[in-house]
Amino acid sequence: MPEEAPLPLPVLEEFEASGPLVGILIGSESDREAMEPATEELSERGISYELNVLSAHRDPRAVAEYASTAALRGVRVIIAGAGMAAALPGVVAAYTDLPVIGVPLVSSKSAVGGLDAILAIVQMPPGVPVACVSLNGARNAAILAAKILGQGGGYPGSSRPPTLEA
Ligand code: RP5
Repeated sequence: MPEEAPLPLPVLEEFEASGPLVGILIGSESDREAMEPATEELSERGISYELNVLSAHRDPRAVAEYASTAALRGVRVIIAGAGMAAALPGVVAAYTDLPVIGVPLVSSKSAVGGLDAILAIVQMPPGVPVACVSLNGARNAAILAAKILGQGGGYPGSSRPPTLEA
């Protein structure tokens, strides 16, 4: 007996056109200022985004819900910024197939100046990848997100896409 063709996914198609392309998550209101360069960069490039405050340790269910439904709403890249034992990007990556960019942040409460967040994000175990940009590298996260979306432009400070023409 021939295998049945997979069912079409009208719901997915319906969602694809809607919603922002980039989902930014921060672990705390106290992270908002450090992540502003990301929202500025995306705005300058005309890339739609949303920003939500969701904590991996205070509200893990909400993080799971967000991450597991983001692709259905049209999100194509997730940027997650957090400080201290920054579990947020890794937890998000556990619940989605979307690319996740982690931004280690310097928290005023950190005993080690942000090294905690760097190690938490960069040392993801094999199988659940998270891209890690520099400490407080919110702008780089936005540029990387733009590149993943194919709307990069390789030049810092420029929204102009690079060209291969001479
Ligand atoms: C992390 O702990 C947050 O991402 C933040 O960087 C840090 C401190 O959070 P608050 O105690 O200021 O909310 O979860």
